[in-house]
Amino acid sequence: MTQAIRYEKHGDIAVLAAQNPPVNALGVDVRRGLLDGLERAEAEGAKAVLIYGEGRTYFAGADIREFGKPLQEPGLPALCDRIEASPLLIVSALHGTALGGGLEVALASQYRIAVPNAKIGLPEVNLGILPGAGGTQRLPRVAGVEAALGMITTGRHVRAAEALDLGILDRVQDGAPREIGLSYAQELLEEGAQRRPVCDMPAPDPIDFDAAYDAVLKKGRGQLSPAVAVRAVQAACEAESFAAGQARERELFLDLMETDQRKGLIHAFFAERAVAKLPELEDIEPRELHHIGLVGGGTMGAGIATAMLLAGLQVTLLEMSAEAAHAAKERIATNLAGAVKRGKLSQSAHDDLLRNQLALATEYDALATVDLVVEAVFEDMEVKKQVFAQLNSVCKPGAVLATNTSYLDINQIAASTSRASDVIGLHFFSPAHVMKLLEVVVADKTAPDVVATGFALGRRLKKISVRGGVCDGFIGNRILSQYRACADHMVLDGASPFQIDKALTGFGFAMGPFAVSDLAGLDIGWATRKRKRALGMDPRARDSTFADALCEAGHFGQKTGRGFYVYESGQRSGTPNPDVMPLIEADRAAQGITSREFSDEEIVQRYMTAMVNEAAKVVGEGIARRPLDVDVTLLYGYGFPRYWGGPMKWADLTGLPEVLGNIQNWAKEDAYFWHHAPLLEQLVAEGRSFDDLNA
Ligand code: T1G
Repeated sequence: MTQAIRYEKHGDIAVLAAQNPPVNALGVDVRRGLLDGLERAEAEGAKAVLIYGEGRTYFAGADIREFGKPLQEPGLPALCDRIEASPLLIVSALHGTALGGGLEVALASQYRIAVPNAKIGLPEVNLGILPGAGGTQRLPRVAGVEAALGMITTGRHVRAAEALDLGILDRVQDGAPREIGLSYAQELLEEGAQRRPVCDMPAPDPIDFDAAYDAVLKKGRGQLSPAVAVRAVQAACEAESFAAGQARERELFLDLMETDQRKGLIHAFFAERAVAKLPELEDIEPRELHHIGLVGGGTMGAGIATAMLLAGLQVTLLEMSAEAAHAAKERIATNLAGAVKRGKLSQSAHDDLLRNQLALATEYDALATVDLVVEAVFEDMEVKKQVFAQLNSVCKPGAVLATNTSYLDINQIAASTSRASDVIGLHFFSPAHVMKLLEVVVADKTAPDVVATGFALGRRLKKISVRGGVCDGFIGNRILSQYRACADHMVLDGASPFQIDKALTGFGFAMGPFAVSDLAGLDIGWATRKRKRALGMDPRARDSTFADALCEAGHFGQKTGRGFYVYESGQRSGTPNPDVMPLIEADRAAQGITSREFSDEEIVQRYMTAMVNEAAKVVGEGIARRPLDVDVTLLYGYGFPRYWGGPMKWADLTGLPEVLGNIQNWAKEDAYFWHHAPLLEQLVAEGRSFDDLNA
């Protein structure tokens, strides 16, 4: 018997305890342990078997690290069938998160009991696959087709109380899983409970699966797994037998295992868990954080303050006047009211945070005792330096001085203080209390424990924190400026902004670059172009004026009801603005450009390749530690479609030689823009991938 499963006999009950931390993943040792334990229980004349998990959870699914590797017997489907076929009474006691293959083992058991805060789910679609050990066949029989489809096509985690209502659980009871499991199994034996294998339950009544398929596919914006899972559940209703339904499930499961989307989604799963693992921070203690200061209560400052309050931190917000401070408090109150509306916060907690956790100030002295302060004022270097000079003189020794700048040189800001080692960039994304991404920007002199404090704060705020280095735009905005410029170049050369947006939403983005600009406000891009022109652009760099012309006419996008699109009041999606194309044609004519046709495929290739090329420079220069840091940044901060895994994973799936080949080809028309990243050339020469650099 492997150590992954501990066997003990308790009267007539054999107990199989999973001990495979951290989440009792159903790796080969666990599967063999379960099979051995079951056979031993049967051989030793047990009447019932209790299966539960030691540690923080019941099985949280198959071991994802085994995917793509040769299957080691017993496979999970066979193991579930064996558990279900056992002549003994099989009881599962669930706690923590019984997910995927874990719930499938429980569904193969005869009876299921859980602790009140347990959660169950079949989240396989979020990994680009579907439940492959009978979940699509057994869950519809137990919970009905609609409920099963809802759980399987969304992967949502269901709380124990709802699972009981759905008939998935037989009992919910307080206590330790082993104890409640043993007493429940004993009770079932005493009352002579019968085996009731789910596979013997009648096939549920079918629904209009074609309609369900189309609706799920549309909602998935190109993600395959949720829609394919509908066909598996369809088999549960329409296949001539349970076994035939299982065979169909297996077929669809194996098809999805071969898809790039599966590789992209599993890469994303592990990448978002790897970004915070920095070897240099291993034994570094972060500084204590209880009281946070905020300088600036505009949209970003108020959003950051809201995130801090929701994480239970005390906040002192400094503004230049009492009016401005109260306006900031109003913004925070609105943000918190949104959390109450979404059921994330009670009204009393809302009131308590505003009354007791948030303090307003108009004098810097109020920040003398804070543990960390975030500056979120206007993006101007001189203004930032004045703020940091003030903070340098009032903040206590050891306070972390952070800036929320989204592109300015943090080394310069740090140099304006006498404590550069306490200065760090904490780049939040708007709305800061909603967006998961936090760029932790490490300046040349930032102390390791200050970096560790940045990551600790990120964990506390439930953010995904990515380490970045200092350059114009750090990781995300620097890469954005390139693929955004590529979009403008394609417009100058003949593509329409509307075709580009359609092509990229077809690729999986929620919105195309021009719709995103309208959402963010065209005045932001305008200010950036003006800033870059004022700094002096390289004469070889292409420039465009069609967006400036829109801004000069007062059209800033959604906030003015008109930008690249026209928005009816209150509408978030608009119709193409008829004024745009004439502005573009005028720009082309002024630059003597003859426009040409672009296919959607070419638009996607150029846009993605511009993204990957700049990202490879960002990794090559060490601004991002690993390619996965770029992937996670784009996934969580720039709406990159998750099923591609991120731009670097997309490039690996596409093939780096093809990506480099395209760049070298397009460099013939614009050598300045399509200057390829040395890292890309090196990897192609060595026959390696970006993933090789993630190890
Ligand atoms: N396999 C391998 N490792 C796993 C794992 C899994 N299923 N789940 C978690 N880990 C690792 C994770 O990488 C991390 O490692 C550590 O455990 C803690 O996780 C046939 C085929 C369970 C809700 O999709 O959603 O079953 O970073 O940091 O925030 O139908 O992990 O410490 O080295 O996320 O408390 C279906 C995936 C699999 C569940 C816990 N199951 N896991 O969240 O901790 S497919 C899932 C989660 C399947 C069958 C199919 C979460 C969690 P490290 P964590 P957490």
